[in-house]
Amino acid sequence: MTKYQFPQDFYWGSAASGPQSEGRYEGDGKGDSIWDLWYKKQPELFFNQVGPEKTSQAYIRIKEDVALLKATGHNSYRTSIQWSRLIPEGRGAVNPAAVAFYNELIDELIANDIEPFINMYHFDMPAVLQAEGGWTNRATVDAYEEYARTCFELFGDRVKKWFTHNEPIVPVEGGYLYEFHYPAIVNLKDAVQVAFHEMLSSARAIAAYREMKQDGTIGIVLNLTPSYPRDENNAADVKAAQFADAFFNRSFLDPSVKGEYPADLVADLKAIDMLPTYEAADLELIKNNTVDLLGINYYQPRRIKARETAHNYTVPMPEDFFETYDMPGKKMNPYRGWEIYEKGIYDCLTNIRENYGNIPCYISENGMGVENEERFIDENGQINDDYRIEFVTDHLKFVHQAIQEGSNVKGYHMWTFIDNWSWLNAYKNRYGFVSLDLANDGKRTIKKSGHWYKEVATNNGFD
Ligand code: BGP
Repeated sequence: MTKYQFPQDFYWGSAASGPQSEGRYEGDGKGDSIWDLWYKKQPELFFNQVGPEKTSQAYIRIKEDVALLKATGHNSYRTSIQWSRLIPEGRGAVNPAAVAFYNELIDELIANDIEPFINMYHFDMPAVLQAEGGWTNRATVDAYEEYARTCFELFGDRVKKWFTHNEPIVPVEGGYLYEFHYPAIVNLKDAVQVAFHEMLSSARAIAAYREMKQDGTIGIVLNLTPSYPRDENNAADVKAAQFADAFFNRSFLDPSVKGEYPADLVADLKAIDMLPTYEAADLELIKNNTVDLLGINYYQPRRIKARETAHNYTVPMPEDFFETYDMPGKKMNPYRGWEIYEKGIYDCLTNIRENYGNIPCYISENGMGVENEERFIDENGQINDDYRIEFVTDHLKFVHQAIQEGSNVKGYHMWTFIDNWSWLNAYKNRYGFVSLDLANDGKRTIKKSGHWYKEVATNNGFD
């Protein structure tokens, strides 16, 4: 027994996504996603002008990578199917090379006793559908349902843990509020519509999964950002933090788990005439198709205070309701710049236990990005990432505490397995248990943290 012992059958894994790890190859039949499209249009936006076509070559290195998962103690692995790989035109014909690739990956994982956790949408709208408006267009919801049904039909006999979306608030923020995802058009009305259509598509996929009598579980992955008021005794700060929580967390958490939108969010959006367009039956569908399992991505919290100055935006924005408060003395990741607040993970889990029926959940992402990580390479070529070991340990202690108090946590997935390509940041921040040498044909080397993780997973805990 270790001091921090985890429940039997706990999943020790890590997470990645198709667009960030697979790459593109001659004859692979993949269609463009919005990332391919954006890179072709504006490569200068991408760090060092590195686009999504090469990444860590997961498409051609299945056996090697699964052997590395094994070597680092994994009994689960989360990745995503790329919609634009499986159905290059967004709807219609299925790409046989994609079917072969995902079959091989899933089979190789299972043959090595590694449970595949498969997500279906990870920010990667097929370019053809984006040209028709992407998530602003209701027809995309129909196309997504077709895509989800295809996934279940092809892989549902072996994949037992499905997720409809990864962090659905991010395409809303990135694409329609703050311009860090394509199409980067600032418009709150579109943002709200996108959020609603993503949620509707999730419920439609869940309904299809059940109608197809699939034997497994289906959920959604949400990035929960606990929102802490600057001053708990200041009613305006508390209200501002509540709004941030409603907009960024409960907007997906409530309909996903409870089947209902939060009344305060609906009232706030209604007051500024920003409710989405929907059909009456949609709300019933969302009500009846809540998730079996919740994935929680946790990186950092939000520090919130009431807005003191008027805002300049021409359309109302979430920040009309709050400001981000730069809390003095907060602990920062010195190698990248995000706040590190380990207790936030416990607060997320406690919230799920107390307010969301203690639904089964797992940590689907949590990790630490590091710039110029090669500075920590030793003479044997290994990255000595003690900071990552400390980061994961500190978060796991809080996960452990939540479990002790009754939280229904089934596993932990670190972001990420092998250093991967990240959206506009490309390879600036390294996150993996395994390093990637881009100058050396993508050579992989297990970091110190990867060896450490194997011990933790083998002992199902640590001291
Ligand atoms: C999450 C995404 C991941 C990953 C991670 C790290 O929001 O689900 O895809 O990218 O964040 O963030 P970044 O890559 O921007 O450093």
